[in-house]
Amino acid sequence: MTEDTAAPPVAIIMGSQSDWPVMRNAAETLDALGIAYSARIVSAHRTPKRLYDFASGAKGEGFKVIIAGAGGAAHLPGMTAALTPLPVFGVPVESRALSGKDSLLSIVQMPAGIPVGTLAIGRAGAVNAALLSASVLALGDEALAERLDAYRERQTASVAETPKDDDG
Ligand code: RP5
Repeated sequence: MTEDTAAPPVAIIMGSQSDWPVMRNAAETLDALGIAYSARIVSAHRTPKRLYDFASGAKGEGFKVIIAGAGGAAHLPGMTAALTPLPVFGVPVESRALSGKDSLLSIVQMPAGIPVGTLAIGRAGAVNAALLSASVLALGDEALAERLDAYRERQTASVAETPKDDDG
């Protein structure tokens, strides 16, 4: 049996450098949970060969989950899902022209047969894509399941029972 040291479990891909301010929220959430990842720019439009090579080889490289963020006519998550059997979570990035509604609709409306698990527009989607990836990985990793439980307990504990004035 060969040892699988080729890739971290999560790939975070995005269509452009301009997506990183949103997608780094996924990276930071994975960091908080102690999950390794590789973050890459892979554009469906500008680097189609890079997309093909990445997506068709992702499982063989050792990735378990792919988080794909893109904005505008956001083909990246769907094209990636078409080329790999791995779970793909899509994050719609806010676009300048349509505030990300275009990104959302182009990611979420996959025809039956090739699923993309689509999250919310922007930061919330990026954070939740990381948490959903953690949930999937935790099915086979008890230590990660405990870290995820602890993350959620800390979140619960951080919510005050009553609101405070900002100036108080
Ligand atoms: C998409 O086009 C990218 O995912 C990005 O959200 C959007 C704009 O890209 P840039 O023109 O800023 O590189 O492919």
